[in-house]
Amino acid sequence: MNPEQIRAAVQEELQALPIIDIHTHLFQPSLGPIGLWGIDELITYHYLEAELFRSCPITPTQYFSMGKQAQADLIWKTLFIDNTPISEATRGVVAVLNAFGLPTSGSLTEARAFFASRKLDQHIDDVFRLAGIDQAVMTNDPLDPTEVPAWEANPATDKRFHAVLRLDRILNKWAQHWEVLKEQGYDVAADGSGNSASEVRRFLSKWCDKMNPVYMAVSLPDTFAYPEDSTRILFLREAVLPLCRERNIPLSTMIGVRYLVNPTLKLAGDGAGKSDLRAVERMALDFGDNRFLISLLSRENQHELCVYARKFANLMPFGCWWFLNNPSVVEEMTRERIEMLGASFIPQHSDARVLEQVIYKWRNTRRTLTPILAGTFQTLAEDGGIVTRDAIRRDITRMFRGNFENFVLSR
Ligand code: HDL
Ligand code: ZN
Repeated sequence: MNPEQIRAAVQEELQALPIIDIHTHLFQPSLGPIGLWGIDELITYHYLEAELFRSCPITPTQYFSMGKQAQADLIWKTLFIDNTPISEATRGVVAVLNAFGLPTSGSLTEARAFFASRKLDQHIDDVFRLAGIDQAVMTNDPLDPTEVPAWEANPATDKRFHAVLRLDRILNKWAQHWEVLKEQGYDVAADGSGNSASEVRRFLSKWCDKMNPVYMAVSLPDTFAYPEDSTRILFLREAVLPLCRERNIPLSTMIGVRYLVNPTLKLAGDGAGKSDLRAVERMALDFGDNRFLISLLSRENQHELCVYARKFANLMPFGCWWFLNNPSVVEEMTRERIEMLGASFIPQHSDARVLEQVIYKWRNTRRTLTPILAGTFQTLAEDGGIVTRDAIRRDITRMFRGNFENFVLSR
């Protein structure tokens, strides 16, 4: 194949492949009305709230006292009318409106009428088709009072969604949550003493039975350390990792968050920090029978993560997380991953919090990765390698489906 044929093959195969979105904040409809979708949720996404305060004199306190539609009207006027939507998150809303043939400027009236007319279950099918995904992996919190009742009611499974058992409140906020477990009859203590670890395992095991999660997940601060004398490490060692081995599922560690650097911004208030990956090195070594999905929030940690993934096959780097999910950074991260890991990593997840975001987040991924993947195969051909469309399809399928199916689903 000549370079142009290679580029065309990569574009077509990437466009045709239904992708598995391995980390989102979307919810299957059977969990009730906790899933976010529609134009007002798209415009009030916390990424856009952060951008609003840079272009509008309103204070966060004033903004958060407003109703959802008024908030959306203010963000729309500020970031889409009075300014040009050139940031990644603002352009995403434009791409979603465009995908549905809706006006991408002027009044929101038509868009609001359109989304109000949609029936959610069919809308999900339409959105997934437009995004080119066939499955989305959720984030499910067994200590979130808005989600727990839905699980207690034994919701119907939905082949479009997979559950994930999220551990942040256990591993990062034990002081605020140990009494919730105690009230549920678990013999736990604030300092993790006594039967706390075995009782946390019993609690998580019950939720594994209820949710049937494809993996467990936790976001961790940039200061994450292992080993460490803390309830976080006690519960990781004595409850989470043994249970992951028993259930034969990975643990997803998303490391590098500086929580609420500006608390007044609420969900938009988190920052990013460089982590000491010796904690990852020691965990991969000490828990060789566990599998770890891993995504880091600092750009400065990405190259060394590739080196660690070469040392430990039980590490699966995935995605360009949160502040990294911008073309300029996605390009650098994907190139260095291919150079050091071949096709043995998962290039992207959407992290979508509002349903229709998967449309623009996966459009961006395909647009950014096509020239990178094409260049990879073109360079191989220049060096005498045999490049066929079957090989291109196989490697793209491995990156965007196979690695997840083999590392997570099929073990
Ligand atoms: O902890 C996480 O899963 C992060 O993805 C946060 O949800 C973050 O707020 C986010 O939405 N990133 O895209
Ligand atoms: Zn997330």
